Amino acid sequence: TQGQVITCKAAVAYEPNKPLVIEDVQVALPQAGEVRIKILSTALCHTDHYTWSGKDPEGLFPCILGHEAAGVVESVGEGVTDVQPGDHVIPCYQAECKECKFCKSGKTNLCGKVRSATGAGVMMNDLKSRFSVNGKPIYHFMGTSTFSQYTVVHDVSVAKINPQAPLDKVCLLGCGVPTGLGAVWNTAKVEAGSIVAVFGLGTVGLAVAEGAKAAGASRIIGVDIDSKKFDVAKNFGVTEFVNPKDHDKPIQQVLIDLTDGGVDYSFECIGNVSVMRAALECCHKGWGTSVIVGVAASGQEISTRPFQLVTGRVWKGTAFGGFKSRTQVPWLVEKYLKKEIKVDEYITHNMNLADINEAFHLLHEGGCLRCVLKV
Ligand code: NAD
Ligand code: AHE
Ligand code: ZN
Repeated sequence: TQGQVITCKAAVAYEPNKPLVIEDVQVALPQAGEVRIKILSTALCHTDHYTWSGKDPEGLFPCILGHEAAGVVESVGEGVTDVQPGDHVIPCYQAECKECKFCKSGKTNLCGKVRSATGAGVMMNDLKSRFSVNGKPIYHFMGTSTFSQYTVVHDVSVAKINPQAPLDKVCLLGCGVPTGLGAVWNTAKVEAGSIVAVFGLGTVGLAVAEGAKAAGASRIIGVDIDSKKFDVAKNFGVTEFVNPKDHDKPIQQVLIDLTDGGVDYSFECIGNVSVMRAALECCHKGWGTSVIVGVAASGQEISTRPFQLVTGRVWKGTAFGGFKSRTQVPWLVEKYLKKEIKVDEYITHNMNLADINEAFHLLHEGGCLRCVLKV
């Protein structure tokens, strides 16, 4: 199905830290292996803010940010067979081609097919952008660019979902909620009875708590510098709350003392390298495993005494919770429809695309988990 160049509204980030500008953007036709999607709902994730702030070494400007969204296929390029116009879809920044050595390995959800292009803000076919404003190209972001009424993505980055699912809710299954659940289920593989610590109680950290509760964890200790987070965190399974500001001792020692030697699993869901260290060091000697979920700024590095690893602690990381995107996002949507996982509970605000700058500010207010924009 071939159509026309579409002119629509999109939020363009022209420079780091400068307000996004709602512009008329031209969205080119999808080429071979590409899909043009009408985005209906998009949420904001902390990672959008991170790239906008200029701290992402892959950040390119001007660009169209956004990666947690849902929409309907408008048209497809040559050779696209897995989706057709009218299909309800979730764009996936973590692609799944099912053919590359990553996809075939069974050991990872990372996919190598289009990663170089998505990191460079362009499409794989011709290494060019499908977005422009008055003839000037605007970069893509994470292969998704969902802060736009229409976007073009690679076909390996599109999950087709049950059309009965409400798009203004399941858009969250494009990033934060699967990341937290999968960090527990796929990356750490938390067993029943485990003691778990979650650092950072935003959407990602709360989804870790939800996943840990479902896995049968006996204690789920939430750590956040914002004490207001505890009330809401209880609803996601957090059983105890620790605010580092209430203690003189290093937070890792506080947790070791609380747990007779340390936790079985910890998760860093902030993007702060000193907290990453604390999260590793609060793990139990001999077996404690710490998973890095947060994204740290360019130039930041992690450190600890190697003795921490020599004595049996394990340091891991996760991208999109280890979920194979095109295969498992539709499965997560079904789990939501069967009320087996929460999604609505993470949505604290609803706004319009035109209010996106206000929504960005809200991200830094304690009361905001996810803000969903009507696009
Ligand atoms: P968020 O901003 O909503 O949540 C972060 C929480 O951390 C807040 O509650 C904040 O109060 C708390 N916090 C900040 N500093 C702290 C400290 N020193 N000690 C304890 N708590 C502290 O963010 P989010 O959207 O939930 O994302 C969390 C992180 O995960 C971000 O870094 C984001 O970029 C990253 N992320 C990674 C993946 C992945 O695939 N690995 C996916 C999604 C998000
Ligand atoms: N460009 C960033 C990378 C940031 C990063 O690690 N992104 C996560 C997803 S965060 C979603 O909110 C991820 O999936 N990483 C794997 C990948 O291939 O990008 C930087 O810091 O360089
Ligand atoms: Zn995200």
